[in-house]
Amino acid sequence: MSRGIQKVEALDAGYFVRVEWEDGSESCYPCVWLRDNCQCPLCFLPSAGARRLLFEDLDVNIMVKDVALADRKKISITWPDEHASEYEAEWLKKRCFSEEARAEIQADLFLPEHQYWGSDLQLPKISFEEIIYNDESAYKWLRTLKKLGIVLLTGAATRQGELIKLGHRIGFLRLTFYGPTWQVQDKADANNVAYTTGKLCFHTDYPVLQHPPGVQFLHCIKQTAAGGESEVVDGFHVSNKLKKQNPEAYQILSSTAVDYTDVGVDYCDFAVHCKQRIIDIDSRGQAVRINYNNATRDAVFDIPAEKVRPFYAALKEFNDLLNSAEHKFTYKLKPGDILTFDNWRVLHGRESYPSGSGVTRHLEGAYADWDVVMSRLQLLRKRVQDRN
Ligand code: OGA
Ligand code: NM2
Ligand code: ZN
Ligand code: ZN
Repeated sequence: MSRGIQKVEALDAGYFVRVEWEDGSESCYPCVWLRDNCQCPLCFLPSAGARRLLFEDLDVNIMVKDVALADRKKISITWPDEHASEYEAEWLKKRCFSEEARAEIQADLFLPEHQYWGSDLQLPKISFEEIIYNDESAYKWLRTLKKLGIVLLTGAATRQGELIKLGHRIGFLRLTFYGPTWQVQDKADANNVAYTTGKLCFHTDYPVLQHPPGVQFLHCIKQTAAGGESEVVDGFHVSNKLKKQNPEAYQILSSTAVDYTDVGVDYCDFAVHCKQRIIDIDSRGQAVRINYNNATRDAVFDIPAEKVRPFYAALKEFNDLLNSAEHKFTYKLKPGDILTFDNWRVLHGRESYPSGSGVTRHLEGAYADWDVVMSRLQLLRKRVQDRN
């Protein structure tokens, strides 16, 4: 990674600086970007890793006055107002504007690689104790969670509070109207269908929030003898299948804003409403977030009457694909298991179970935001790689 610089020169009347590397390759840097990213103490605050330079003070048409090779590891630039900047070779190399260099650093920052799965899923299992105390295991957990969307942690205590520990391990949990953690069990006057013994068809949690929780944890404390099995399915994989099989259905689900509603009392009282597209797509048409909970989908539906039946037909097709034997994976949680999964990608469900006297099944649940999980993942990766 420590490649030196062979030559540096101003190009295009001083609007670009061209760097020639020791291996003969080259990089071109726009002058406005170089001035904007001057690393001197007047322009940059190292303790914050942040820019001090005000945009007001940046001349967007700036050209270099002089550029020189300080040594093979550093270039220096003098600007028309005599301000002086220095840039280290490694720093420049990492920020090269070539398509390949940009793809490389973006992949490092966002770890966008996905591994799709169906009923053939080999559910990764890692010991809860290990991920709490061992950085390598914690890194493996989060890296797999990002890539595959699901990891089972095993051997947690069969009491409440383990998810609080998990929250401390990553940073902090996401508080919602259902509390910092929440108890999934059969409740009188349930304020959510999850708190009954009924079957839950495939859903993502909390599409009624504008920014639905990115990651979900379900800790099995008590499991019923009959029923209560968990089902999961890779929503991105199935979305791709739908796009191929029925592009029009995909178009409808990725463009129709669906109303969601959740009104009640739990951590505090709430009356939440939100519009979400069931398949959220990026600018290239690729699914980036599934927002689908049939229980909280509102009876209010803000589309013209003639578009309603085509919407239902599209959703039926998606729902059928989710439930196909080829795509869904079934697993019955055991006490001490913690299912961790990408709530933006993986849809989950559960089989119904008999209602009994007293609590026959008990899960504790919690959410985390992807920002927090990705932050911990990057820190663990750095620590693990620096050690090895
Ligand atoms: C939920 C949920 C699954 C289960 O609480 O949102 O999906 O197995 N629970 O009870
Ligand atoms: N619970 C499990 O979207 C939802 O209502 C998901 C949330 C009640 C916290 C269920
Ligand atoms: Zn400066
Ligand atoms: Zn759920």
